[in-house]
Amino acid sequence: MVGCGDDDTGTEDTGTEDTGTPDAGEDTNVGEDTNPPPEDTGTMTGAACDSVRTETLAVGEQTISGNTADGGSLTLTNCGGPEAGTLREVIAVEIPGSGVVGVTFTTGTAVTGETDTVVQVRPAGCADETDAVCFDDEDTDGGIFYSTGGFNAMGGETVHLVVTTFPTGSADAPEPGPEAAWSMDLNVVADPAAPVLTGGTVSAMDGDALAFSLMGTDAGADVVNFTVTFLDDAGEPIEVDEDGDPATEGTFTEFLFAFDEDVSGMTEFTAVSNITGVGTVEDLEGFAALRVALVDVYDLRSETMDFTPTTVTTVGFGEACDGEMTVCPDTLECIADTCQAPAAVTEACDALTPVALTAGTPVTQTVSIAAGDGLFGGSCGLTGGAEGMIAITVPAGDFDLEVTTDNETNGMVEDLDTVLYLRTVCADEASEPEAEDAGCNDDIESGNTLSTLTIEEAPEGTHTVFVELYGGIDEGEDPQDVEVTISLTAR
Ligand SMILES: [Ca+2]
Ligand SMILES: [Ca+2]
Ligand SMILES: [Ca+2]
Ligand SMILES: [Ca+2]
Repeated sequence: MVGCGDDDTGTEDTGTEDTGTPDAGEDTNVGEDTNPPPEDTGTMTGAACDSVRTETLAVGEQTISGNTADGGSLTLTNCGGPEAGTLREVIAVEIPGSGVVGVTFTTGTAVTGETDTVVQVRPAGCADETDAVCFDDEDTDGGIFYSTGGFNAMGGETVHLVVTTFPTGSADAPEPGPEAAWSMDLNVVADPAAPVLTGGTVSAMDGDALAFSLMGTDAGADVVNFTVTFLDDAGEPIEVDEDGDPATEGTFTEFLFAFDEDVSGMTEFTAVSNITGVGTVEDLEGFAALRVALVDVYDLRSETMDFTPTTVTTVGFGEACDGEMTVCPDTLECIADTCQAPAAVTEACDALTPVALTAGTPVTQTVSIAAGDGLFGGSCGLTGGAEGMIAITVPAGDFDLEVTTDNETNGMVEDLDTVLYLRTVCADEASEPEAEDAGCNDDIESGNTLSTLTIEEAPEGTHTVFVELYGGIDEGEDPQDVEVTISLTAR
């Protein structure tokens, strides 16, 4: 299933100008308000709109092709990299039939190959960027640089597709993209069904992230995104500065987001999305509500629905929770209105008998680490495997605590790669001391994969030391003994 737009994440806006917060990895010169005339690079054959080719589309699948060498120069605003007299080919596609027609396209074809293409859809005419939409990379992060998208138009209309290769050079010294043969697969659908937004919830998590859960239907099973407009106390859309610089003009009101999991292929669905970074957009401070619409692959929109977000706070181990307004972190469960560790974790912690430490008398214990998954994890190394656990009691006083697997016995075991971590509360992962190499240590140094923790001014009380093998031991393999030495030194 093809996607709509050139990116699914982040704070991309879908305003009519396709400007605003750019996709990651793209250089879009959002600060530029004027359209500089394209430079004559000598390879141009003239303005691209002088050499427009017409293709009449039919309902169903088809392929059109061309070569950017046959195009000319044309300025694209904030679409596909630095503005320079890049080679553009413009295809006027005639939309068949009558009524609403949906078109999806991709340049991800054998002809285009690895070429980094950019496609701009211009509904208003070859030289008119009104309502133009830009499609650059199928998946920038995934390194897929061909262009995939969709749009809708009325049967009988002509829509201009600008096809180009991504310019090279830098923003200051742009070079035209290379001359390249391309082809584009298109699918044309008559009377595509628009999505219907039937309900949902929005939660504001810990004052920053927004968690959307949207219910909807789409007879075409091709919903891909949703739009969000933030509303102020009066219910009016909040205008967001395009580039965060109040000195330059340009605002937008609508953000386009993708869902965490693809719902295309489903005619009825509950789609979820977690949006972070909302708190970093100054204009959105104090927003009161959200206006949401579903968007399908043809950019058809559902009716909007307004949501007032429920404020949800994540609370820690031992704190009161209700599972709705106050929730526990993923590793804990809300049991009897308190965030608690799963029963197996509590049992494993309760089974330990603490060793009372005395300054100047190191304690060495051997733990056996089993194969398979474990119950606990540290903040460093790979700690998905089973763990050895030692409870210790630090007396009142001014002591440094050192825990190490670095000894001769362990050194004799070939490739022994340990990870050590410590918690002041056995069942609470948040109780791991945060100082570097105090709460968790994987390798002592490059070339020594054993581990040492050092906690200065160790707090009085019972703590738990966890010993793991980096990455664990595969199921069916023998357990591994590891020696651990714990010492307390008066400061
Ligand atoms: Ca591209
Ligand atoms: Ca649809
Ligand atoms: Ca583990
Ligand atoms: Ca290690």
